Amino acid sequence: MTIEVLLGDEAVARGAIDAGISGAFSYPGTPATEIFEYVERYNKKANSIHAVWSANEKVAFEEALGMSYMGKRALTSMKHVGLNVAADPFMNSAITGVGGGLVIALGDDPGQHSSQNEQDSRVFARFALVFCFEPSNQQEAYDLTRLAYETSEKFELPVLMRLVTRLAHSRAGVTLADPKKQNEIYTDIDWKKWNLLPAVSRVKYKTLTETIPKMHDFSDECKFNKLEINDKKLGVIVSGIAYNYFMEVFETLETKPSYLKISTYPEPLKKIQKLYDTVDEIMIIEEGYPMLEDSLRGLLNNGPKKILGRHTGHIPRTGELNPDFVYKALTGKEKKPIVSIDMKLPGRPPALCKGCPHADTYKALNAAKEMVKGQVEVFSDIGCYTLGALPPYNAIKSCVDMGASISMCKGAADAGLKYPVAVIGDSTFGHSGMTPLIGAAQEGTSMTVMILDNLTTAMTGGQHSLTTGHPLIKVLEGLGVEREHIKVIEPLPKNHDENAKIMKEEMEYEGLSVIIADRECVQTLKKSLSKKKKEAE
Ligand SMILES: Cc1ncc(C[n+]2csc(CCOP(=O)(O)OP(=O)(O)O)c2C)c(N)n1
Ligand code: SF4
Repeated sequence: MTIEVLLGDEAVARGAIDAGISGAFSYPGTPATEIFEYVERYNKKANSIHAVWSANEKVAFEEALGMSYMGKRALTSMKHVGLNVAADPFMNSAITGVGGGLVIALGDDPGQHSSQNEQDSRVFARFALVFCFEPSNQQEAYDLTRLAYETSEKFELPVLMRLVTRLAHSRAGVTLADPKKQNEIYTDIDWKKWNLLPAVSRVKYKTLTETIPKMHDFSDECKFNKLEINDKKLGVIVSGIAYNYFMEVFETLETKPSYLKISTYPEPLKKIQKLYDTVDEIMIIEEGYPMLEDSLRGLLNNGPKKILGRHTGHIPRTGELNPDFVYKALTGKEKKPIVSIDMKLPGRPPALCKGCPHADTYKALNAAKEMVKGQVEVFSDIGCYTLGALPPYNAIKSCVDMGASISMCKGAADAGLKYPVAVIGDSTFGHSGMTPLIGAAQEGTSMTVMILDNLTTAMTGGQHSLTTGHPLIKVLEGLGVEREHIKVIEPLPKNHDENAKIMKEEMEYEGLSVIIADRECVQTLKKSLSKKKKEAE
């Protein structure tokens, strides 16, 4: 028996490896990054799995789907908002179905530790009419991932595996099972299956809807969905990591409520019905949206029994759950802290690292703004450079979603803004910044795009960036940007005046210009220098 201490993310990755995946495809994003990184590390020794970062989540999803169509098992992983980017292939893969098992591992971020929203991926799975598995601990993350591959092949549907930050980023011992061999590649393929011409798709969509009752039956029979009848006043329906919090409180209660733990969706309807029929009141404890609560309550909320949860204020409507909230919901009392610390900690807002190239870029940009006579607005994107919104820089205004800087900047130019500026990182440019630039180049939009090329995807820990260095210039030329308005600067204090002057000139140019601020992130530089030093020793 082999036991490994794994993060929730790593347990999913290991479950997929042991289920016999042939490929892992991903774009970094907290809290899901470590899923792919585990496969990448494992593969350095095993060299049996294709594992290379993709340009964005849509690409990663489609690469995994293509592998699945060839009969092989594939994993694609991303943070929750990554699925917005991959939504088109995700929704349609439910209709084409899959060949080899396909699992989409999603890192949701309730409480928004490092995300722009707290959307709940269970809702996305329901929208696409596919399975969603939701583990409550690391062992289940491993076991359910293995089950997800079997289920995916049995139902010929993708399976979404939902993790949340606390589970993704905490460790526990996981007992591993025997690894499976990889599937053989299909040699005889029915291509009609994968072709969503409306005539085909209409039939397949009907078939998909007819599968839903069987998916509910699967959940009713699944051993991970556990119904326990205890006291009959209250019945608790609890899902995913909330089950851990519930169990912590459950142990301490004198009167134990009945409960149903849900780990697979579509939810086990018969088990829910049994609990509902047995108890006087239902309480729903789920991490994320009140999805189960909405389903049970119905539109008119006029069932004979009370349904308690986020809508009734028993559980907070937003943010992350914890055992204290669950205790209060179940007992009506505040939990006394084990240790009380009466100390106010000073706030520590995030900041760019000392010596960060982005800091020098922003100082020069602010100086250039002063020199330009007229309204300058700076649209930013998502990356370390988003911290330029905070003092002392206060250099940027917007941050919405990846790639939005260039398209929003163009929209502002189209609205008549005289000096619109977009700021985007090299990885984000490759993710979704190139496509909006094509339109701006073709229309000759008067705007300035700054690509902050620090040679890496710094914000998520320094992963490989697909669009960094010299090839960027060729890419920009290929997209239609005039060579004389592609400028490269080195953001260093000694170049401050020169850099500000170039920015001013390009802002005043009546056409499209791109400035590449080219200097390595100090963190990755430190890492590569210490690696070189160790190798030399
Ligand atoms: C759709 C989506 N995918 C992934 C992320 C996570 N994420 C935030 S910024 C970023 C990329 C940052 O790299 P880069 O643009 O090169 O800027 P840097 O942090 O290096 O300055 C990623 C992957 C996200 N917020 N949204
Ligand atoms: S990690 Fe790199 S890019 Fe990010 S703030 Fe630090 S130095 Fe700047």
